Amino acid sequence: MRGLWAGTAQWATWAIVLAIANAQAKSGYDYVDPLIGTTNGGHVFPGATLPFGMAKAGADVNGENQGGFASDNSTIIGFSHMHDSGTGGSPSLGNFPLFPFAGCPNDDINACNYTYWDRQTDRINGSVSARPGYFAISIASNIHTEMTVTNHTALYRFKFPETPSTPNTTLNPLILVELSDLPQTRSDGNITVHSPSGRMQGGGTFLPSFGVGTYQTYFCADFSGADVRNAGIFANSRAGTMKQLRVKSWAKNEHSDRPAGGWVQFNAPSKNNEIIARVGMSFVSEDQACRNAEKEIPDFDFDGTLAAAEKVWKEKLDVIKIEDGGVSEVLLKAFWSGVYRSMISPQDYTGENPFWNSGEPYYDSFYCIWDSFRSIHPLITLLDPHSQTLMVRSLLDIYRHEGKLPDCRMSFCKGFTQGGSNADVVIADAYFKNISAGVDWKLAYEALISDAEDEPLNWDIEGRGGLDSWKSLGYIPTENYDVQGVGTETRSISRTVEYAYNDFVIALLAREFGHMDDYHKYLGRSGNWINMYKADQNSTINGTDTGFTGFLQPKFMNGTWGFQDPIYCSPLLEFTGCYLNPGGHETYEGSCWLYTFYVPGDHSTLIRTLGGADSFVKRLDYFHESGLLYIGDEQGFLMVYLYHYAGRPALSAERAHFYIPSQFNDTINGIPGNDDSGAMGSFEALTMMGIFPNAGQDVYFITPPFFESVSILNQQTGKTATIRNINFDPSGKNVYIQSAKLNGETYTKNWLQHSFFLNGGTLELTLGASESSWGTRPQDVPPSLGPFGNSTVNGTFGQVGGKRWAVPKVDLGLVESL
Ligand SMILES: *C1O[C@H](CO)[C@@H](O)[C@H](O)[C@H]1NC(C)=O
Ligand SMILES: *[C@@H]1O[C@H](CO)[C@@H](O)[C@H](O)[C@H]1NC(C)=O
Ligand SMILES: *[C@@H]1O[C@H](CO)[C@@H](O)[C@H](O)[C@H]1NC(C)=O
Ligand SMILES: *[C@@H]1O[C@H](CO)[C@@H](O)[C@H](O)[C@H]1NC(C)=O
Ligand SMILES: *[C@@H]1O[C@H](CO)[C@@H](O)[C@H](O)[C@H]1NC(C)=O
Ligand SMILES: *[C@@H]1O[C@H](CO)[C@@H](O)[C@H](O)[C@H]1NC(C)=O
Ligand SMILES: *[C@@H]1O[C@H](CO)[C@@H](O)[C@H](O)[C@H]1NC(C)=O
Ligand SMILES: *[C@@H]1O[C@H](CO)[C@@H](O)[C@H](O)[C@H]1NC(C)=O
Ligand SMILES: *[C@@H]1O[C@H](CO)[C@@H](O)[C@H](O)[C@H]1NC(C)=O
Ligand SMILES: *[C@@H]1O[C@H](CO)[C@@H](O)[C@H](O)[C@H]1NC(C)=O
Ligand SMILES: *[C@@H]1O[C@H](CO)[C@@H](O)[C@H](O)[C@H]1NC(C)=O
Ligand SMILES: *[C@@H]1O[C@H](CO)[C@@H](O)[C@H](O)[C@H]1NC(C)=O
Repeated sequence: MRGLWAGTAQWATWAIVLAIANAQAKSGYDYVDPLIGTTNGGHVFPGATLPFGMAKAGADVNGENQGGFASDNSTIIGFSHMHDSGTGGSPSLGNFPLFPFAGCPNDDINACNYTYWDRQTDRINGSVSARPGYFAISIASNIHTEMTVTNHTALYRFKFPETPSTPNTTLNPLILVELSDLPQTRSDGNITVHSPSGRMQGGGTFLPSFGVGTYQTYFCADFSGADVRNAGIFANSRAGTMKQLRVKSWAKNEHSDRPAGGWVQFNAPSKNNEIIARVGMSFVSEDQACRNAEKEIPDFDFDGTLAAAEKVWKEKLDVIKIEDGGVSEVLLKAFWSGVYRSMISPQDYTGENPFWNSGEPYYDSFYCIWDSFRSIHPLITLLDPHSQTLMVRSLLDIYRHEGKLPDCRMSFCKGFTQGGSNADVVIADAYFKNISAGVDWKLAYEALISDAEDEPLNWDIEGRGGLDSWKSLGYIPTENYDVQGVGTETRSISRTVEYAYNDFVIALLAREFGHMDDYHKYLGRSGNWINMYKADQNSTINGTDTGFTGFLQPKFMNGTWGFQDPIYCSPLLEFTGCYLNPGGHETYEGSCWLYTFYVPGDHSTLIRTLGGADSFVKRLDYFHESGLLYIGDEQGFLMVYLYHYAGRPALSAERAHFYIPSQFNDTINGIPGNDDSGAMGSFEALTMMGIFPNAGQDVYFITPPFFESVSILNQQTGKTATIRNINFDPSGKNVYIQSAKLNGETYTKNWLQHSFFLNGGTLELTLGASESSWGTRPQDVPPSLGPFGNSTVNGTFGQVGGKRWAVPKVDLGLVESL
C-alpha cells in the first residue's frame, strides 16, 4: 500500500496531510497504558499523578502493593494520595487512605468496617480504567471511585449505588480515613474531625520504605456533594463521636498497626449519588495541607481538575512526535507508556521541605539513583531539560544541607546505597548536556570530590566505603579493613567497577573545570577496575567450560585472589543471592560475568583485555544468548549497546529488537523487572527512539528507531531533531543501518552527541536487511580512554578527529516560555 503513495509530489503532499490527520486522530497520550507493569513484580503506580507530582492518587490493594495497586485479584483496602512507583523495596507511602461505604447496616455506625482487614473489598472485574491523570475502579459494594490530582492534592469522586449492597442499609455514605500507610509503619499520629463541616485533618510519623529514619506527613480532607450527618473517630474496630484523637507509639520508635482514624457520615448525596473528596497533602503541617487543597482545587471541580491534568500530560508528551510507519499497537503502547512512566518521579516537593528553606527546588524520591542514572535522568534531560535542571539543583542543595549527595532518597530520608556514588554520573551527564541554568558547578565539583575523597561514617546511606584501600591499593578488597566508616562489607567487585566509573566522570569534569591534577588523579583511579581482573579465571556452567577466560574476581587486601563463581547471581545460579544481604557475595544483583562488562569509561581497554573485538563480540553474544543476562535489572541496559564499541552497531540493533517486545510490551506484566521509578520505561523509550545514552558522557548510541521517524523538540533551544528511517519496515526486518546522513552530509560515526538535539537537524538512516560496514571502523566508534583495537598509544578521551568536543551552552532563561 505505501509504495503506491510514493513517487509523485502530489501524492507525497497527500501523504503528509494524511500523516498529520493521523497524528491528530491519536496522540501519544492515547497510547499510554498506566497499567503496564502492575503485576508480577513490576510495582508500577498506575494511579493519577501530574508529571513529577507529589500527589499520586491510587487504589491500594491488600497484596503486592509496593506501588499501591496490582492487576490481580487482591482486595481493595483504600484510596490514598501519595505513592512511589516501581520500587524494589517495601511498599512506599500510601498514607491516610480513604475508604467509602454506602451506609452502615441497621444504621449502626459500628456495622461499618474500620480495620483494613475487615473493610477489604473485592474489585469488580474489568472495572479499572486508567490514563495519565485519571484512575477509576468499582468495588463489590457497587461504589465506583474515580480520581485525579493537582500537584499536592488528590481529588476523588465516589459514586454510590442507589441501593446499598448490604441488607437493611439506607443510602447514608460513610467515608473513613485511617492514620496508616501501606507498610503499616505509623508510630504516632493525630486526627481532628470537624462537625458540621466534615473536614478531617491530621498527621503521622512513618518509616521510609528503603532507608533510615522517620518522616512526618499531614493531610486535610474535605467533602462536597452531601450534608454531614455525623462524624467521629474510630479506634481498632469501633467507632464513636469523639472528635479528636492522638495516638502514640507504645514504646519509643515502635510502630504499630493499631487501627485509628476518623469518619464522616453523610445524608444521601444531593446529585447523582456522588460525593467529592478533596485531600490536600503536606510534609510541613496540617495547615499547609489544607492551604494546598484550598488553593489548588477551590471549587471541588472534578471534571475541570481532570481536564487540566490531561492537558499537562498531553503537553509533556507532545515534545516527541513519531511517524509510526504502520508498526503494531504493541510497540506504540509500550513506547508511550515508557515515556510516561519516566516522568512521574522524582517528585517535586518544593515548598514542602520541613528541614530547610533555601529558595532552591526540592525533589524527593530519587528512588534510587543506582537505577535512574543510566536512562531516566538522560531521558528527562532530552524531554524536559527544565525539570532535570531543577533536579540537579535539588541534589546539590541536599549536598549543601546534608553533607553528601544522596544515592537513594525517599520521604526526606536517606535511602540505601547499592554500589557507587552514582549521583556523580547524573551531575556529569547534566553538565555535558547543557543543563546549566542556576546550577552552581563549583558546588557540584566539591560534592563529587567529597564522594571520591571523604568516606562518611555510614556509607550504607551515602558516599563510598573503603576509600583508604581504594586510594592505596587501587581496588575495594574483599574482607576489607576499614577504620573510617561502617557499611555492608560485600560487593567488592561491583563497588570497584562503579567507583571506577564515578572517578572517570569526575575526571571528565575536572578537565572541564581546569583542575588538571585532579584530572590525572581520577583518570588514574578510573582504571582501577582492572585490578580485580583475573586473567586466567575460567567459567563453567554445570561442569561444562563456557570457553571464556578472564573475569573480575574477589581479591583480598594482601593481593591474594578469592573466588566467586562467575555465573553466581546470574539467572543460572543463585539468582537472588546478591542483594544487600550480608556476606557471601562480591557483586550486587548480578554476576561477575555482568560486571566484567561494566567499564563505561574505557570500553576499548576492556575490549583489548578480553582479547580484541572479535572475542569481545563472541563473549557478549554468549552473555545475551546463554541466559546469563537478566534485562530486568538496570545494569543490563548498557549491555545491549556494547557492540557499538567493537564496531558492530548492527548487533546492538538486533539485541534491541530481541528484548522489545519480547520482554517489554503492552501487557499488564509487560516489563521484566520492577520499574524503579520508570527505569524500565526509560530503557524502552530511549531504545525505541534509537538513541540509548552512555550516561555521564556526551554519547548516544545510534540504532534505527522502531518507528519510521522520531522527532524531539528541545525545550531549551526550540529546535527539533528528527531521526528518519529510509526503507523502514514495520515488521522489524530492516534493522541494519546501511548508511547515514546528518543534515545531508554522510555520517559514519555510530554515535551522536547532545548538540544534535540542541541544534536540531535531521539524521537519515538508510536501512537494509543485513549488517553493513556502516559505523564499523575504529574512527566510527564512541570515544574511549584507550584506543580502539590494539595499539599502545595513549588514547585521549573526548578527542575526536583531534578536536575536543564542546557542548554549546544555551541560557535556559531565554526559552523557558516555550
Ligand atoms: C593496530 O595496530 C596497527 C599497527 O600499529 C595499525 O596499523 C592498526 O591500524 C591498528 N588497528 C586498530 C584497529 O587500531
Ligand atoms: C484471578 O483469579 C482467577 C481464579 O482464581 C484466575 O483464573 C485469574 O488468573 C486470576 N487473575 C489474576 C490477574 O491473577
Ligand atoms: C433495620 O434497620 C433499622 C434501623 O435503621 C432497625 O431498626 C431494624 O431493626 C433493622 N432490621 C433488621 C431486620 O435488622
Ligand atoms: C463488613 O464486612 C463483612 C465481612 O466481610 C461484610 O459481610 C459486610 O458486608 C461488611 N459491611 C459493609 C458495610 O460493607
Ligand atoms: C474476578 O474474577 C475471578 C475469576 O476470573 C474471580 O475469582 C473473582 O472472584 C472475581 N472478582 C469479583 C469481585 O467478582
Ligand atoms: C505543578 O508543579 C510543576 C512543577 O513540578 C509546575 O511547573 C506547575 O506549574 C505546577 N502546577 C500548578 C498548577 O501549580
Ligand atoms: C501530634 O500532636 C502533638 C501534640 O500537638 C504534637 O506534638 C505531635 O508532633 C503531633 N504529631 C504528628 C505526627 O502530627
Ligand atoms: C581455562 O581454560 C583454558 C582454555 O579453555 C584452559 O587451557 C585452562 O586449562 C583452563 N584453566 C583451568 C584452571 O581450568
Ligand atoms: C544445571 O544442572 C541442574 C541440575 O541438573 C539443572 O537444574 C540446571 O538447569 C542446569 N543449569 C544450566 C544452566 O544448564
Ligand atoms: C591473604 O588473605 C586471605 C584472606 O585473609 C587469606 O586467606 C590468604 O591466605 C592470604 N594470603 C597470603 C599469601 O597470605
Ligand atoms: C511481555 O513482557 C513480559 C515481561 O517481560 C513477558 O513475560 C511476556 O512474555 C511478554 N509478552 C509477550 C506477548 O511478548
Ligand atoms: C601515556 O601513558 C603513560 C603511561 O601510563 C604516561 O606516563 C604518559 O604520560 C601518557 N602520555 C600522554 C601523552 O598522556
